[in-house]
Amino acid sequence: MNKKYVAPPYRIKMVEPIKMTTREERIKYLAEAGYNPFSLRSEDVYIDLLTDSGTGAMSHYQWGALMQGDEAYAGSRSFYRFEQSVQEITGYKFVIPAHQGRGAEQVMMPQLIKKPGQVMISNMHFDTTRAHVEIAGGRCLDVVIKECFDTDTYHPFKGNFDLEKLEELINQTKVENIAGIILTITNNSAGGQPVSIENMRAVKKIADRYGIRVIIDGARYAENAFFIKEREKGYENKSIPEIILETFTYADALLMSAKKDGISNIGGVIAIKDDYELYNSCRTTVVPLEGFPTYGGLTGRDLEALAVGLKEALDEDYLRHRIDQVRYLGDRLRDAGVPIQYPVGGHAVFVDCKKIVPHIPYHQFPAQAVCNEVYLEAGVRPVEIGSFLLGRDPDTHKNLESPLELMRLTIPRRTYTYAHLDVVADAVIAVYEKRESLVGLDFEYEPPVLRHFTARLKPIK
Ligand code: P70
Repeated sequence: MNKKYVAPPYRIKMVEPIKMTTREERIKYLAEAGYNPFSLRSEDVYIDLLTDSGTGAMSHYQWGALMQGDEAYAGSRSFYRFEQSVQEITGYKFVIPAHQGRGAEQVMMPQLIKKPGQVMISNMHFDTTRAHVEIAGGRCLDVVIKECFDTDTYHPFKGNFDLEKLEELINQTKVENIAGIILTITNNSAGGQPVSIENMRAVKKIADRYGIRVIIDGARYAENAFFIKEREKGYENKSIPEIILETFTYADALLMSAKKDGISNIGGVIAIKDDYELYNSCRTTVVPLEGFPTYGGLTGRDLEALAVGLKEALDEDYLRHRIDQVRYLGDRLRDAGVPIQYPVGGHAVFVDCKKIVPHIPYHQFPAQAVCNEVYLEAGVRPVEIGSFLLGRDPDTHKNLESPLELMRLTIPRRTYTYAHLDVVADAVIAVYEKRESLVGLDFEYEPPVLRHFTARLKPIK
């Protein structure tokens, strides 16, 4: 018989109390937050599933390493430890730290986009990546496989590139108008869905044929490797570090938010396989934007925590438990009939809100309405990944319609127990049962870029 849980390969040494609130209190807090959970105080949240970014629990090895931070402005010992971890994991030669993923993006994108209108092609751009491509004058195109949008049907690698579309696109757009290919692993926006080795290998082959650079957006590359081991033929007996090393052979550079698979509270990585020119231009650009190239916006102690955390994320027992927590929450919801992206990905359960509240149109943000109700129900804070996050077309300024309207229940690493996940499941199921009473939302204030972080909304009565 299958066991219900995969027990965690760690025990708890320190606890952080979290506050329980009443429904009346939560109604008040949400209204004050402009019906946008980003504006809630975390004190008023019981279980925080906004993100797995920077919210994981560090190990005592990481806390111990913090004490050894070398805070030298230049040439810090901590940088060299960090550099060594990144080099060992990726096999890449050049390493530059950044304060987080978007810091790495703002440094590299202008080096890749050489003239306005150049195109970046990805399986799916994450929103900050998209923003930095656009700020640098580029445009984004996504060519993920169509199975990704069919949330009901099993596919082992829903993050894969549609290879035919990719080639078609390269042929339509002249090669000189293509700035690069971004391989997002796992594919966050589609549900933390993995990309197979076979698919990455094929993407690289196509890219090489046309002389196009491939950049890995690798915020969750270790989780991607676990899925490859679990699901891809020929990889069952390979170790996670081996799979990761092979992964990085299919790209030329890495951009990474190290707040995810770096299991640290802050940090980003730029790593470049061997292209000295690209490295040198990034190293020059990082100085005015992030800081001197050996600290890149981080303290020495951050670099120490990262040097350790990046390695801990490769531990197979840890990954098995982590991904099982996500699977557990997904199974509970599916068993109750709640539509989710299936199979679940590596870091979150994505609930298909288009199916839950079909009476709310995309420009009234159906998934945001569901997120808000889940907060009211149990103090659980999810996040919307849909039309609210997608924003407006940079040229026409029209609200874009996201192919999926998702509520993401993001599981921080090593932080919550299966019992917390039961509270989450009960809350989502309760909201699902009263789905017909939910209403859409309209803007009270809309910021011009990355609007979802600071917008204020109001329910449409
Ligand atoms: C998340 C966070 C960040 C991210 C990413 C990929 C594939 C780059 C970045 C940028 C962002 C977020 C979203 C909703 C709520 C809170 C935070 N993803 N590429 O949770 O990295 O954040 O370090 O600048 O997923 O998915 P960074």
